[in-house]
Amino acid sequence: SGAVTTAGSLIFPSDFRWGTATASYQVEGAATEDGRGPSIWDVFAAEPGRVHAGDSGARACDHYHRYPQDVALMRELGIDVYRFSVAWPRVQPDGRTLEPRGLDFYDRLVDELLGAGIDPMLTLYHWDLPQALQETGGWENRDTAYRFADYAGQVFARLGDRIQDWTTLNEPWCSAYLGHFTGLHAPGRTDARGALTAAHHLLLGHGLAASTLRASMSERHRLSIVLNLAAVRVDEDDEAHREAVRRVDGLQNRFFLDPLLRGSYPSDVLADVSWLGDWDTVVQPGDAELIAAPLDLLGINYYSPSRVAPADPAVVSGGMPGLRGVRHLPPRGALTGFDWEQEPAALTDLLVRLSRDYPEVPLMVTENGSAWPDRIEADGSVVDPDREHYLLEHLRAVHAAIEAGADVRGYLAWSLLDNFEWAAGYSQRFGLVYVDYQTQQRIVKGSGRRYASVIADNAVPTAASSMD
Ligand code: GBH
Repeated sequence: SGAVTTAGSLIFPSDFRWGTATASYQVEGAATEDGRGPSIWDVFAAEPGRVHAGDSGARACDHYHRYPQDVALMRELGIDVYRFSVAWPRVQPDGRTLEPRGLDFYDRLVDELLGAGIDPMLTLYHWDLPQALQETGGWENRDTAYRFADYAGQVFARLGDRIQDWTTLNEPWCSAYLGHFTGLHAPGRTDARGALTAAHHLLLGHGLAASTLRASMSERHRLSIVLNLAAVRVDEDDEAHREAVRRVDGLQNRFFLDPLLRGSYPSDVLADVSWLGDWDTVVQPGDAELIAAPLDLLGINYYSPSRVAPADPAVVSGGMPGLRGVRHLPPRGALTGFDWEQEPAALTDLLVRLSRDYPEVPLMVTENGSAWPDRIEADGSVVDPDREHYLLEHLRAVHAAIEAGADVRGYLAWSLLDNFEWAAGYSQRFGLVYVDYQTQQRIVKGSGRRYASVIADNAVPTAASSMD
């Protein structure tokens, strides 16, 4: 595996890649500059009651203007990879027509990264759909998948010469289920069947974009998708609990993994959700082949486990469209922001299981991190031992997964900067770097310095040898 444990130290494989991640709407700001059109998040954030304190990404971290400083910070941390996303409404303000000034920004950003010795990893869609496409049905409309492939081709034509790593979608589960079922995210829809339809169209958009990109890609390019998978935990191992796990794992994990990596939707999940209507009217002939296009890498975003127990199978459960017979249990132990539970072992189990069940695709942890109520000390520093502890514990969990045989190629911390945390606005801080939103000052937190030393060592101290 290349992972080694020596006295006091967990050493990662020599080609292991370290990095950080952000997303366009969460950091860029400059929402009306250089021809950018409105996205569904601009519209959603403007609706009363949708986002904490009425916050929006209109200014965010002003990364659009401050990217040279942010790249310099990354260089200081010593990172190998920066995962960022492109704002579709900068590139195609109306979802169709090219705005070259939008691509000019990413061109400058990529050159700045390459100049600093950092590999750019580009995500084409991290939730900011052009509002014009929402007005024709958004992801519930099959045509949006074709629009996405067209947009993907235009971004590749401009940046394909300098970027190796291309990710189509970030967390289609969130776009589909939070955006169309719970309504907690833009566009704020609450329609179970619409949510499953959106999930298929997102996957179809991935497949169509994959076929467009592959036509121009060479050997050195890598194509990926990023999923937020459930690390499901139960307290007992009887049949009822195994059934609850099957349902959650089915609707959150296999519903995305199987069409991507095995060529078809899982039949047990289709049976679970058949009460929402006929799936064959959503999936067209040829879709399955497109969606199953070969992947070079699967990105996994992991924060917290999903604790469940069985419930009356007639009772509809919240959170996911068509889910029944499952109860969500309260989180345990010391909780991070959002009251998320810390369970690093669940990350080990998830990575090992993926490499066992889907052995052909290499993995990367493309997001992992924690929110805490950080503040600036009197001496101007930001001290965040809880985030440092979370970081080290999860890196140990990744190391354990590699030792157990999982093919994990890298780890990207969420996030480089404190930023616009979707429905929570600016109330949750995930950064390795603190952002003072009044002055836009950046301060590297204790966790950021700790991450820099992990990267320099290509190793994490064992829990026993460390005071954290
Ligand atoms: C990531 O998604 C995002 O990619 C990133 O943009 C974001 O900043 C980061 O997380 C931190 O939040 O109560 O139904 O919401 C995380 C995906 C999905 C994790 C929902 C927590 C809780 C269940 N999230 N989940 S719900």
